[in-house]
Amino acid sequence: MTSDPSNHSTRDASDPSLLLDIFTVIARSRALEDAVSIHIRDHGFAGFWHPGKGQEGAVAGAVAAMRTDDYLFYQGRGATWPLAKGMGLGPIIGDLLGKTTGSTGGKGAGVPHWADPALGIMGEGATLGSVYPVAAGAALSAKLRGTDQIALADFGDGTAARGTFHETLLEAARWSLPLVYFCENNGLSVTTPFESVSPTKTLAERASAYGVPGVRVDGHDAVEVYEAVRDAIARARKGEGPSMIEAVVTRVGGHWEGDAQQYRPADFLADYRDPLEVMRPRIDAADADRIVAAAKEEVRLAIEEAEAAPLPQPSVILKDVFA
Ligand SMILES: Cc1ncc(C[n+]2csc(CCOP(=O)(O)OP(=O)(O)O)c2C)c(N)n1
Repeated sequence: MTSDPSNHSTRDASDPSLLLDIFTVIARSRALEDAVSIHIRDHGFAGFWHPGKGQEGAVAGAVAAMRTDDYLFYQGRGATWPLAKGMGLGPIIGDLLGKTTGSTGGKGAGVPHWADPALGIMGEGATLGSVYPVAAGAALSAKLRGTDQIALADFGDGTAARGTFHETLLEAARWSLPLVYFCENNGLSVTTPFESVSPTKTLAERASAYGVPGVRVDGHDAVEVYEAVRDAIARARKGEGPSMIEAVVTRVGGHWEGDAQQYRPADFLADYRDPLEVMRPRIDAADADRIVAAAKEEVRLAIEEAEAAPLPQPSVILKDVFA
């Protein structure tokens, strides 16, 4: 399969079009984060929303290094993954509100399970840790079919403790699968601090046990993440096997919207750098203001449209179910 030029996945890190694209994704995602928070406060929510504020830059940077035909297996904190990979705000918000306009036609109410195989958005398993073997299966499929697609498995630091993490990395390394392990290390698994359960200081260093390169990057800086993921993907496409990237991020909000967060120290934002503000000086100031304003308006309209859209009929339950 040839490279998708609309993705520009190998651009130089100083390419103005790359910087503009990344800033736009973060601005749209931030606008969505803020609007969803307000929507839940005012109207409630059928399920849990896991806010992704603070983590948008890491995700935007990672996806900027992917092609549309690359397989994405995301973990559902915030909505930057589907947004960055090309899903419209209509289907994203439609899924959040359980409306027929959602990518799952109204079956994913509350908890997001956005999916669109044409965009390489392969959905999310709510059983954390299922991501590794499933993503490795997609990577194996690409290898067997002789395409140069890759699969990216996104997970949190808590999910790095699952047994499937190790089993899959072992086989993926042995078989040189085109797989990228991407960890958003926000330092918390619900309420449990990473340092209280990890025998290693970083997650990235665990990759060496499998002969796999592991790098730790500042996930507040989308460009730093972009470069690391671009290099990992280039390696994977060349047949050199998996890599692991640990992007250190900040979970600005609670584990879920409404979490009182009494377990957090008062200074938990001490090392935080807002990914939107990290990117802003890299693009034209007038462009930045225009993009942020447009994103807010676009999200406002998309929420209005999703609210007006119909709920699914009961018959939808058996649609897309295979015996
Ligand atoms: C196998 C499994 N165990 C527990 C849960 C419940 N659960 C949902 S989110 C979460 C925390 C995950 O932490 P992490 O992987 O660090 O991601 P984060 O929430 O910080 O983004 C847990 C334990 C689950 N969904 N699946």
